[in-house]
Amino acid sequence: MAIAAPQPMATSKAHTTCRICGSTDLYTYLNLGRLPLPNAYLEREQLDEPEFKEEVAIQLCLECGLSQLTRVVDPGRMFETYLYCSSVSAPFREHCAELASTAAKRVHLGPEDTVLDIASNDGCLLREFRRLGHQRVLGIEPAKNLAAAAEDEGLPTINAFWSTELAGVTLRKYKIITALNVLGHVDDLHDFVRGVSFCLAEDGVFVVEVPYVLDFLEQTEFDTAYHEHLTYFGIGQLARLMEMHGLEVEDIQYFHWLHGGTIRAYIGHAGRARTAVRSSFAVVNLPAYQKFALRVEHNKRELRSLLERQRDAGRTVWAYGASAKGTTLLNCIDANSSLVEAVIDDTPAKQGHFIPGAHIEIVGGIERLSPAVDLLLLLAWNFKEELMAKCRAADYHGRFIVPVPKAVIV
Ligand code: DWN
Repeated sequence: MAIAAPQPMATSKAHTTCRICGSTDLYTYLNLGRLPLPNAYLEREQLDEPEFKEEVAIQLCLECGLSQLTRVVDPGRMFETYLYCSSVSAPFREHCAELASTAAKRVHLGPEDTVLDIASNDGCLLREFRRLGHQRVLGIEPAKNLAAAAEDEGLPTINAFWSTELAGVTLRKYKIITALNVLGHVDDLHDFVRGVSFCLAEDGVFVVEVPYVLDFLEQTEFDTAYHEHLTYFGIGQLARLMEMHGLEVEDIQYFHWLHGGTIRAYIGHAGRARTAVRSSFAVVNLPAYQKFALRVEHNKRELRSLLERQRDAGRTVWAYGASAKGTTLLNCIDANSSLVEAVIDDTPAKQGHFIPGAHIEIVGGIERLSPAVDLLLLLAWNFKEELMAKCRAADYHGRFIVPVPKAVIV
């Protein structure tokens, strides 16, 4: 096997002004310590090498209420090769099919119209527009491996990060522009949205999906905090960002089951729609954030002691879903293979690798689930129904540990 080259260490910088309103009045309410990059899965030969770790802490803008990381890691180091494939998750594929149909109907998408998907991953959404008969699609994807996979499937993809500069190059007006789970990953939000505003057709729609910060706080979803997630949005902040670039939120949909709670915003050029969701000035309730941080510490301790009790009782625990949030969760409780023996994941690119920081092996997909396993820790708890159904179908008779909102055995 080729020896993997030592990973170049990432770089990071302090984030000291609010990403939307520019205020420097920021209050840090959660600090998870120094964590590895969530998708930087390791080859066996890299286990003894030093790993990049950086603070994952969240600060609140006391001016506009936006939650955002205190440090920004170089996006090139995180996204130029990316092992997360959106299409592995059947529920997300189905979600993309619904979005494509809803968006196409909303703008009466015609054969001459083009759809642009920003951060198109492996083409999961573009594929659904094609299935509906819409041929003119284009993806923007910074990960070389994912862009190549989509291109090989006949889904045109530009291997780049989105920017106002790239918007100028594409020189086209798009009837539909989509950005699913992207805005939270972007450092320069104003450059990103300015580019969208430039490229969106006058009667076009910009469809954004982001995890909902209220669910993050109320469901104590601390494991979804990691280096890729720079920003945690509420509806008012999203509306304010769009208004700053001549756009407005026309409608909002909410999907409680998706990624721990997701908001979808349908955005158009200002003044086009009869009604709009106006930005609202946040009423910052500091005690709520302080209580959230205390719950996080409690839940971390509870999960660690639950796993220790299983180990001490001689039970075998594996995990299912080598997710980015799983990297945060396992590292926050200092877990290693003595607590969680192995992880299964149906993503071929992740199999045979090791979880960053925790160094637990991703042994393969559901077919590798050993009958000796007594409990499965669902690191992709956001897909728990799907994962449990797959395990039952694979004749698994053990129980499950659902770690969020708090560790329970089901
Ligand atoms: O924002 C992001 C979200 C949308 O996706 C990215 N920053 C990174 C990523 O986060 P994640 O890795 O926590 O997302 P998921 O979709 O919760 O990860 C699920 C993991 O579980 C994937 O590795 C795929 C795996 N899986 C599986 O093996 N079999 C998932 C399902 C549903 C399955 O049947």
